[in-house]
Amino acid sequence: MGKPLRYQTAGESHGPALVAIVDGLPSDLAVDASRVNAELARRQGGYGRGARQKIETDVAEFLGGLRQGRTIGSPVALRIVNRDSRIDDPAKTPPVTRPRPGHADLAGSLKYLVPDCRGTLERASARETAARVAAGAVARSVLDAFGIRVFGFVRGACDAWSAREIREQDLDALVAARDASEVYCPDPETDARLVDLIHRAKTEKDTVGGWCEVHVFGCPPGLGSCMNWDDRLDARLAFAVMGIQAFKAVEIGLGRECGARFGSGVHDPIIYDAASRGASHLGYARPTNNAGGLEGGMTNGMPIVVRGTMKPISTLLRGMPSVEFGSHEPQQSAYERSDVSAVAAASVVMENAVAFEVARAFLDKFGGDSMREVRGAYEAYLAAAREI
Ligand code: EPS
Repeated sequence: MGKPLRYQTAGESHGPALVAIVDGLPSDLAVDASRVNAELARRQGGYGRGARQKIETDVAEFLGGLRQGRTIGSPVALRIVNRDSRIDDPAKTPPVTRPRPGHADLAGSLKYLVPDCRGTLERASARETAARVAAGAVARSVLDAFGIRVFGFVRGACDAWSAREIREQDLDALVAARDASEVYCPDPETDARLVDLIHRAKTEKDTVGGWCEVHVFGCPPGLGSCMNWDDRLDARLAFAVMGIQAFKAVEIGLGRECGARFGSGVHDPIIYDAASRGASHLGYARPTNNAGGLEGGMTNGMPIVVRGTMKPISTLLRGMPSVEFGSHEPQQSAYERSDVSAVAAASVVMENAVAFEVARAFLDKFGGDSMREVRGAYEAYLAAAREI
């Protein structure tokens, strides 16, 4: 029996490298390095990114766990080298003593008892998300093998909001539209408004956050569990998304809007459509998907829909009111090279973080030592579920 899928990252923003170890993948799973690297390249993009992305070209170097592009059951280890490595050079990493509101600076300095935010910010930096994207992209190979597709994009920011419906039958067009957008929003009108917004924030030496959304298509029912709180897939997804730097809220399906409606306007009616027994919902089609594919903490066969809210980047060129450590004198917060907006990149991080959790839940249900066992369990389950 396979172990639970898990991963760990290590590495600082300006250290020699970021690393990730993904453990619990079955053997004989194809892992396409070029696909992992494509996700890393997407994470580096998006309008509003800082100068660091021009220095780096993030590439995952596999150090263990693969033989000729396939897993052998051992932990998959990878490294992403930092070109801008200078953590041990005090001249190039001077102390940061005016904590930035919104950043980990103040809380970290108080926690570790150091009047220099450098140590905290080196690890708290969203640079770490490169390792997280790589781990998610590796685990996502499990989903690829079963035709489960994960699509992340930017829904909006401030007063720019895309109402574009995300449907499985449009997925290829959606991916193309998103990839043609400077801010990873598959709706050209909102894309243009978001670019304007980020440009305005830049001119005003300010920053902007936004909303990212991830849809997962083709998931069988029964992933996750209602039996224990920490096995609920919605809870796991919320944990994973909230764990991304700068995320302040997570919603599933209709999310916070559920509180504004009566039950009849929230719950998705159940119909049975024998002609669609081959679909992931096994014929139990739902005319709406307000539940976002999750009921009782388990997938119901409908697309999983998760939305995350990213706060604006906490490093403002114009600074924010803060104080100097030691003297406690009021000062504008420190400025470190940063992004005006990283919401496009955050949508890539969220996409791969969600993919990881879905892959984990998939292997919890169908896991085995080899892909052959996983496939056997998956097919046996679907055959039995279609009898319900
Ligand atoms: C990031 C790299 C960092 C920041 C950003 C994300 O590089 P540097 O600090 O060298 O410019 O651009 O990190 C933050 C937003 C932050 O608050 O730390 C990256 O690769 O994503």
